[in-house]
Amino acid sequence: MRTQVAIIGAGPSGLLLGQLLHKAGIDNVILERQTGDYVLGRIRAGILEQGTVDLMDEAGVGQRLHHDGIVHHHIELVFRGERHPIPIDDLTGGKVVTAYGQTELTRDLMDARRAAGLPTIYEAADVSLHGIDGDRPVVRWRQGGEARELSCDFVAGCDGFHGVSRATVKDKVTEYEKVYPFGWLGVLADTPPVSPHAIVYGNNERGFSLCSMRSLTRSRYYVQCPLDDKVEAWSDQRFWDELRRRLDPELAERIVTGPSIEKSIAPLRSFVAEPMRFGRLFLAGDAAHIVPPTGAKGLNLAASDVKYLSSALIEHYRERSQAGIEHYSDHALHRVWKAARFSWWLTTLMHRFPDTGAFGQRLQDAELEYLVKSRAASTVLAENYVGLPL
Ligand code: RFL
Ligand code: PHB
Repeated sequence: MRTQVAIIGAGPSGLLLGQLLHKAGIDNVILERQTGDYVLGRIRAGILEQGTVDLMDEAGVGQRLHHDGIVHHHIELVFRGERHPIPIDDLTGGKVVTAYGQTELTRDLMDARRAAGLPTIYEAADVSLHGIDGDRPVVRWRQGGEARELSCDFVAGCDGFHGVSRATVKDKVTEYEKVYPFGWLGVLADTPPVSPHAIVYGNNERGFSLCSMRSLTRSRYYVQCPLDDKVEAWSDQRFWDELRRRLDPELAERIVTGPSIEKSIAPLRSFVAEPMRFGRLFLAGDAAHIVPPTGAKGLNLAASDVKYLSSALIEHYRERSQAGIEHYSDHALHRVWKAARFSWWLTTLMHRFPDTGAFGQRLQDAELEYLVKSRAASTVLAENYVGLPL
């Protein structure tokens, strides 16, 4: 089998790249380790920057997103029992974010890919990459016990943090990492969100909390928890009680509880791999970087990588130019590090760390106060939250 671009991974990065390349007339094949249903079962991101929405439009898959996505004009910070709205639209000259689940975005891309008859090979086992330093890379895998092979011009490693792409070049990668001393316990429930018009980020002496949503009838909440906590130790009742304790009295009163339909614990990590290109292999999305979810940047960074990468490949095929390909890594990393900085900063500001101490706590309190009182400080938060320009 032969194609122009072999894409490893059918998460948001791989699917979006496949769609944008297809629109430009560039052949691609996606190889995915899991089944499509498994990929759709992972509950992850929920907040899209305008740039990500625009890219979904460019890929021709923005219809349902515009219909069902819920536009947010502000976020709220809760600390010392009080809510503080941050009008992100007002502070950024009209920019907003859209609540639309990663599951839905993935489903839209999968549906479009299927409708266009584009090849996706699910349950591809033992994927391995060969010849990425030459001009004829080859991807090998096993399908139901049989060995398969795909030759291509380029390989796009869109296979997430635990994928094979970065592992293939591990001797050539410089990794920068910070692991945080806590995790997030997330609950999805078919209850109306407590704050349908704003994502709420809470800092409380018991720890961080977050109120988000997937629709007007489906809410998504998180609380900071110890890294070694087990999901089984958290009954629904315990979760709702804990969340209430971390909010202001009005939100706590208003929260509508119900049975959880998903509950999971995720560790928090900042990670950047440099560079993001190795010969004819490109890394994109979580394969190259991870940010703690506090700033809602992971999926959006995956989308901006894909924008840079698709433009570089389109330029290569249309104009026989190497320029975009040569600059891909530098362009992408510039934006990645800014989002890494923002996500680290917001995580540090909003969580309780085991080693903060009394002095550190006073500093955190002072910074929160300054942030909501100073228009300049709020603007810095807002312009990063809505997404820095590409
Ligand atoms: P994915 O989604 O991990 O997809 C990679 C795909 O590659 C497959 N794969 C392989 N396929 C073939 N061979 C192999 N050897 C393979 N190894 C892996 C995997 O099965 C998978 O299907 O990476 P991608 O596409 O780069 O997308 C990244 C996003 O998923 C991620 O950044 C976000 O979910 C992060 N994130 C958030 N991002 C936001 O922008 N806004 C948010 O509000 C937000 N909230 C979150 C989040 C992530 C969270 N968790 C659980 C990490 C909230 C949470 C709790
Ligand atoms: C979510 O809706 O899952 C979500 C929202 C905002 C974040 C992280 C996750 O910062």
